[in-house]
Amino acid sequence: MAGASIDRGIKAVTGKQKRYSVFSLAKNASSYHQNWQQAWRHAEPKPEYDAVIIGGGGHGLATAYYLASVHNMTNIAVIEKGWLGGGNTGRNTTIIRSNYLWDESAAIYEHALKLWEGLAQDLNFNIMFSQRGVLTIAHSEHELKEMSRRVHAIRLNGIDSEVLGPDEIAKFVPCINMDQSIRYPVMGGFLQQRGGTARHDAVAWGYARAADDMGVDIIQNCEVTGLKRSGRRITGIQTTKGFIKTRKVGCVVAGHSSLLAEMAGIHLPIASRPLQALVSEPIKPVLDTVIMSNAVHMYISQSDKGEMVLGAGVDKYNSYAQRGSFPVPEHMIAAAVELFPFLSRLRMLRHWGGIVDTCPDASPIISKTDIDGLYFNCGWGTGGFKATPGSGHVFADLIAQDRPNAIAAPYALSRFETGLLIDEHGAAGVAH
Ligand code: FAD
Ligand code: PYC
Repeated sequence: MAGASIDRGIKAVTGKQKRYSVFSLAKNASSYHQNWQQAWRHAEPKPEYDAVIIGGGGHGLATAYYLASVHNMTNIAVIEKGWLGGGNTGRNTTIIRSNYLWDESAAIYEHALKLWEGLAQDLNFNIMFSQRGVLTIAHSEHELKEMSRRVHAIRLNGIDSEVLGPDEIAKFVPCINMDQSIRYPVMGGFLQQRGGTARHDAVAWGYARAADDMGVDIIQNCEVTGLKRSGRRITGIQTTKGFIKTRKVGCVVAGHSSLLAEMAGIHLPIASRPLQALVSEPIKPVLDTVIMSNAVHMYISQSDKGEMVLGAGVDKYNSYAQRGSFPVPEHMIAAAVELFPFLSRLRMLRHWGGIVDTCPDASPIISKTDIDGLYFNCGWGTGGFKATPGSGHVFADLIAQDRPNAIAAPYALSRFETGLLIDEHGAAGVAH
């Protein structure tokens, strides 16, 4: 009897969406996962695709998913040099919000936030999206004034945002130190209630599984080493698994964007910098929201496992190494311990770096290039995780239609010629 219901659990596949029962989990655990159903196929490259996405991070996988689900383009591949989500997607602190200053930013980040709100259902995968609120704190009168201006701008775009005074913050975050004599006293802040976090790996896996279900080939351990063109037209890509013919290539490789662009003779206005984060040993729930401090370049939340997740600002030098220098996290932790004194008693469990792709105006590039069929989606810098669904959605549109939609249009490369920059340097407590 038990065996029959276990089998039903494993085989229950409805349409595009696979379902797994608790029984299948138990059965596979005791059989060393021998019959474990793969979440996506390990595809090998075909000789030709209608489109190829380079980069198996959240943005690349989301692009492939929307190409297949919205534009019916299923003869496509995602090419990843390492493993899915092994870049910044799996290294970020997962803060999601849409409280940016400019209209263009409000449009893309709010588009993303709305997609986040239905994403677990769309993908039939628990991405652990948690709208626990994102509170940015102010440490000076000047910062507070700037925040209230920002809150007005955000609300004018129909996005939720509110200023909190010290008493409200003390109530909202009982574990924060409200002592006004510390180096970075908490004088107020602004809150986006609909902001929060999601589980980064799950986002990559959920998109990969759903894209694979529609026939997208996901090819890991395959590095793109060259972009082939004929005149001003892209004709294929050279990879460590051979040549692949295609007339459309979408590059979504974050910190490695300049390297990919150089392969096509394009110089992008991007600097690649290390950004560091760390987690503590797990503890009981103490913090049920996300706190950011722009002055300190510090952000903190608590993971579902109980780890305190902390991140710092960018290192001020270019690098392709996935690690950074000690003074940056040291400065961040010193301030974090003043704000949350209990942190001083915790041990650090892991510490890492990612390579972020920063643009001069701290806004992304979602663009065609001078080469027909070659598109770039990059420059998300320290803040692209929150944009993952929106970025993938509008980039898929660009690739499928060969023209940007209204949300993507302001992010064209041409803005660096016209001067129509979208300056979002003040949007995060992470200098970028
Ligand atoms: P990635 O996940 O980096 O994917 C790009 C992929 O391209 C990689 O897997 C890489 O291996 C692959 N690739 C590169 N070159 C090649 C090649 N030649 N051939 C094939 N594949 C290639 N954002 C937020 O919104 N909130 C946060 O809280 C936040 N915190 C962060 C904290 C840290 C420490 C870091 C490093 C970043 C943080 N970010 C945050 C930024 C965010 O992580 C990124 O903007 C976002 O994840 C970028 O996603 P992506 O899919 O474009 O890039
Ligand atoms: O963009 O919100 C953000 C962010 C937080 C930490 C790193 N980036």
